[in-house]
Amino acid sequence: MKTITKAALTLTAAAGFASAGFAETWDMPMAYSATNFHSATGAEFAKCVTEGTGGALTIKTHPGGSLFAGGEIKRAIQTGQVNIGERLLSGHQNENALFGFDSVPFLATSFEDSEKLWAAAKGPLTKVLEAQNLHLLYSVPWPSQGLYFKKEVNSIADMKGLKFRSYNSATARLAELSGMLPTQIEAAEISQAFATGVVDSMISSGATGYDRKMWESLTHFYDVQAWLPRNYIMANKEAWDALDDNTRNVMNGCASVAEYAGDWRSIQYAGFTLNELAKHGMKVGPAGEKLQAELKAIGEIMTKEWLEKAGPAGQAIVDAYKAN
Ligand code: PCA
Repeated sequence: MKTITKAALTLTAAAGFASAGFAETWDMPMAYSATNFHSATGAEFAKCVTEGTGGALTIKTHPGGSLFAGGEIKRAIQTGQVNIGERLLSGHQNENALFGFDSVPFLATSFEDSEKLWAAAKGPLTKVLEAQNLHLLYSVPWPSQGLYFKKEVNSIADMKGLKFRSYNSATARLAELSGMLPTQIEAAEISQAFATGVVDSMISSGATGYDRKMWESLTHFYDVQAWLPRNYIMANKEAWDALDDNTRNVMNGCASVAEYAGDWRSIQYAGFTLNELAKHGMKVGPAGEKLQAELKAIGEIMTKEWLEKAGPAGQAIVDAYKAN
């Protein structure tokens, strides 16, 4: 299959991009709702590649976890079930602690700092992914993470015993350290999980709260700015290597544009969605001093634990980030 693909693309390139007959389509699973800015950015990337290659390579996005659920996407790309897809890599930090560099509490809490941290992590992360048969194309941050509840919360003590929706091991650890009970649930499933009382609190962005209409189940959003986790668009490395240079150049160009546009969309969506949560009746604002200070203390424990797991490679990312 791969050999046929390579031959087809070589022939197509030789005959000129616009020639029909040897075109191929790559399905691109994405985990978040079609209206979300990550999905919008992915759709533009797909269009850019499809048009840029004159249809020799068509990329077809499948948002909302419709082709593969979030947790399955990375494996699907690695094993070649699909050739490309998007995943929140911190969801796999138990596989390699480096995947959790973007979920270390209070290390990088603004869009600007998230960019700097990404600049420090991109090289090492690209290598880790390559060893897993994955080629990194681009990455876009979520807006900063805040806490959602259905009551006023002023301290960690107020969180004790709550059923907490987590999305990676950092969020599960945060729950444990604050006396809550974590359950990992994909974003696509959370409206139902909250409506049926499986969980009653979570950490996420205003973006996901808006996408999933959290005001239907919850009342408070505390903008604690814990971290900005990132989504990553990755290709199966063998499929990537089998593309001809022209196609790869087009994809690299489209990926750079997507990363740039995605950053701006994220910033814009952050403001828009926090306003929307408030418009729908949620109390949106910063955490009180006591809660924020207690979260910082938990953050220090989590930072120490992450550095222990990530070892010198993790420390090198933090050092490179802090040096800039
Ligand atoms: N939304 C995703 C990950 C981080 C975010 O803001 C989620 O809640 O699953």
